Amino acid sequence: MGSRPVSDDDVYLNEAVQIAAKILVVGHFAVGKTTFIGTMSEIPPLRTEERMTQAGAHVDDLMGTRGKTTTTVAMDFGRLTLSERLVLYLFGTPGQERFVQVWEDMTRGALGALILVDPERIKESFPVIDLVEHYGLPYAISVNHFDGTPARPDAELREALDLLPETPIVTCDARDEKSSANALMALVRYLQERTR
Ligand SMILES: Nc1nc2c(ncn2[C@@H]2O[C@H](COP(=O)(O)OP(=O)(O)OP(=O)(O)O)[C@@H](O)[C@H]2O)c(=O)[nH]1
Ligand SMILES: [Mg+2]
Repeated sequence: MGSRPVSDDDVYLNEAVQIAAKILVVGHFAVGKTTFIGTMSEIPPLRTEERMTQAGAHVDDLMGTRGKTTTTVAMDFGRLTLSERLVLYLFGTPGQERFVQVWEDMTRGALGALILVDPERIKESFPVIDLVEHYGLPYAISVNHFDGTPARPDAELREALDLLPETPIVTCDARDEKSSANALMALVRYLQERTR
C-alpha cells in the first residue's frame, strides 16, 4: 500500500492514542500488595483472596500479621488512568516461592515493578528483589511502615537492600491514596527517565 500525506485527522488520532502500561506491584507475604491495588484502582479491583487456615501457618509466616485472615492465592488486578494518554494496569503478584510459575506470565510485557518492603522484614524482600532483577524489570522501592515500627533513613535501607544509587526509594502507607500515588509516580517517573 502506498503512503498518503499526513492529515489533521491523523494528528488527532495520534493524540488520542492511549498508552497502556503494565506495572507489577510485588512484595513478600502480607506487605500490603492487595491493599495498595485496592487503594489505587479506579475500578473495583479483581482479587483472589482465600481464607487462611492454621494448617497453612507453617507455609506462610504469620509473625507480625496478627488479624490477617485472608491471603492472595493468584493475583490482584486494578486500573489507574494517569492522564488522557497513560493508563496503568496494576498486577499484584505474590512473592512466595511457590508462585514462581505465576511470575513467568506476570512479567511478560511488564514495564516495571513497585516493590513493597516492610523495613522490619528486610530479609523477606531479598527473594522478591532477586526475582524482579532476574526478569530484568526496572523497579522502585516502596517502604511500607507498619504501626509502631521506627522510621529508618533511606541511606540505611538502600544499603540493607543493596540498591543501585538511582533506584527510587519512597515511604508509603498502602492504605492512603495520596501516599500510594506518590510511590507509583516515583516508579513512573523513573521509567520515563530511563526511556528518554
Ligand atoms: N500500617 C500499614 N498497614 C498496612 C499497609 N499496607 C497494608 N497494611 C495492612 O497489612 C495487612 C496485610 O495487607 P495485604 O494488602 O493483605 O497484604 P498482601 O501483601 O496483599 O498479603 P498477601 O497477599 O497475603 O501476601 C492488612 O491488614 C492491611 O490493612 C501499610 O502501608 N501500612
Ligand atoms: Mg494480597
